[in-house]
Parts: sequence; structure tokens; C-alpha cells
Amino acid sequence: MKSIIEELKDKALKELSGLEDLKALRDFKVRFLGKKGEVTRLLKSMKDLSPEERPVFGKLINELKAFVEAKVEEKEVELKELERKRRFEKERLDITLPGRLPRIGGLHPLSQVLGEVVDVFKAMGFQIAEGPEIEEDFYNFEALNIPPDHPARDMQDTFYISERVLLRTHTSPVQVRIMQKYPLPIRIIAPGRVYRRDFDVSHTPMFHQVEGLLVDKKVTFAELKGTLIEFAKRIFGANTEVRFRPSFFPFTEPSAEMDIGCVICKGSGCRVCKGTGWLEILGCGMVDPEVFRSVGLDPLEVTGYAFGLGVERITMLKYGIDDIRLFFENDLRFLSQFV
Ligand code: 2NM
Repeated sequence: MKSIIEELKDKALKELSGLEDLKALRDFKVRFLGKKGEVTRLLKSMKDLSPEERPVFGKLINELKAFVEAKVEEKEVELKELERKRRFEKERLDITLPGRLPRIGGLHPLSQVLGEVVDVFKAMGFQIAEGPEIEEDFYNFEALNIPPDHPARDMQDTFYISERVLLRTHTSPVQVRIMQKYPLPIRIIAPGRVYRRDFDVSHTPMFHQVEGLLVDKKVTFAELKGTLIEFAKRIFGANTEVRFRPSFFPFTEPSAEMDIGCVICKGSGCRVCKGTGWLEILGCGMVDPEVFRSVGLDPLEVTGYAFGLGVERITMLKYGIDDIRLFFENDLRFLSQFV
């Protein structure tokens, strides 16, 4: 019997020393110390012993049990530490790696170019004026000398809310309101959204305009040209070629369109400038006497120049973009090129 106890003790020590994790230790505990474990089995087998032997072996078995229990506790501390180390090794972080930067947004290309355009005119002394996008026929058309049968007034070309109320088709109504309200001299630009019923590679139903207006006594066409030439050079570069062509607008007389030398082919002729070597970038002219009359100014005393440009068009020319719809699709492959 005594040798059985010694053997069991040796076996326990040997198995314990071979355990590698806490799960194996728990299995070991069940196998040795559990209800159906080897130590329990040994205790039960004492019924075959003589009454004299029982207390002697009972004591030895209980000592064995206490011994194994103590060893198990030791082993448990050891394995816990071992598993902690293994886990730390597995979850080790390389804190010297560079962090993953969050993607940072940027201004939309139209906002960037609008900002540049506004900054150029601000630096030349123009103030920013704003007004409603939902306008009255009077401010959008009538005061601007646009006759009732003009195509711009057609249902096909303008978004009407009622017979008298519509989405503005240009920012000129802002300038009409300013001329009604403020004394001379007036030196403003009106940036903002405008709306027209049009949709293809170069037209969207909503787009952005910047219109300018300067009103004073004895304003000349030369001043208009000087201002706009300087504007073109600041936006497209100091070496930009410029030309003015006669044109027509109901609200200016005389009227002109300004071209710049093609930024793509430098004037030799390409697809973008349709072989002409020139790109139209804005319309302009001297404010028509009829416009001054409709806002209560005397055209014999007052003179002025005005101009208007499309922000989308300027941006497309500046960056060689061939489809206006790219601005409004929010595709990051497009937008991230402008961050
Ligand atoms: C253009 C071209 C020429 C213009 C005229 C006025 C106003 F209100 F003074 F009459 N505002 N903007 C104007 C003149 C706009 O856009 C192509």
C-alpha cells in the first residue's frame, strides 16, 4: 500500500511537471483530486484494509492529497504567468510603426476656384454682395432689359415657381437690388448659385456664377478691359494671352466676350479650343442705359461696367476637365486630385 502511495506521488509529480497550460492543469486536477480521481479511489480502497492499518494509510493518503494540492497551486501560479507572457508576446505592438493617418478632406475644386476668383476681385477693391436664389421676374429679367419674348424667359429655359417667381438664372438680380439701395460708387461682385434648364457635358441645372458691377461717374470701357485682363492673368498666369470680341447682352451696350489663349495647346489649336487657339472665359460690357433707368438711376449722369463668368467653366479650363458632371458626382477618385 505504501508503495502504491509513493508511486502515485511520483506519477503526480511527473505529470504535473509536463503540463503546459491551465486547461491541462484542470484536467489533471479532475484526474487526481476529483470525485472519481485517483486519490479518491485510493481512499475508497481503504475498506479492504484492516482496522489497524486504516488510520496509518488514511493519514498518508491525506498527506499525499495535501501535497498534490499544494503542487497544483504552485503549478497554477507558474502557468498563469506563462500564459500571460504568451498572450503579451502574441499581442505585441510595434509602437515604432507610423500611425494610420485619417483621410483629411479638402475644399471642393469649385470652392477653391470660387475662392481664388473672389480673392482677386476683393484685392482690387470689390465688395461681396449676395441675394436670394428664389427671385422675382422683375429682378431676374425685367430690370435687366430682357424682353418678354427673350428665349431665356421660356418655360424651357427657366425653373418657374409661379408666373412671377423663379429660380434666378444669373446673379445679376443681386446687382439690381444693390443699385436700387446703395449710393455711388458701387464696386461689387455677386458670387452664387444659379439655375437653368440645361443638362449635358458642359451644362448642369445648377451652376455657380461670379458677376461684377462697377458704377460711378465717367466709367470707361478701358477700365473694364484693364480690370478683366488683370483678373485673367492672376487666375491663369502672368503670361496669359487675352482678347475681346464684340458680343450682345440685353443688359450691356456695348458688350463683349473675353477669350484667353488656350491653356492646353498654347494657341496652336486643339480639341478643347476646337482648333481656334482661344477659350471664352467671360462676358462683359457697359451697363445698358435701360438697366440704369429701371433701378432709378439717370443714364446721362451714371456709367458702369459689368461682367459675368461661370465658375464651373473656369475650373474646367484651369484643370483640363472635360465633363462638368464630375463636379457633382462626389467621386473621391476625382475630388482627391484637388486636395
Ligand atoms: C454678364 C455679361 C455682361 C451683368 C450686367 C449686370 C447688371 F446688373 F449690372 F446689369 N450684372 N451682370 C453682365 C454683363 C453679366 O454675364 C455673362
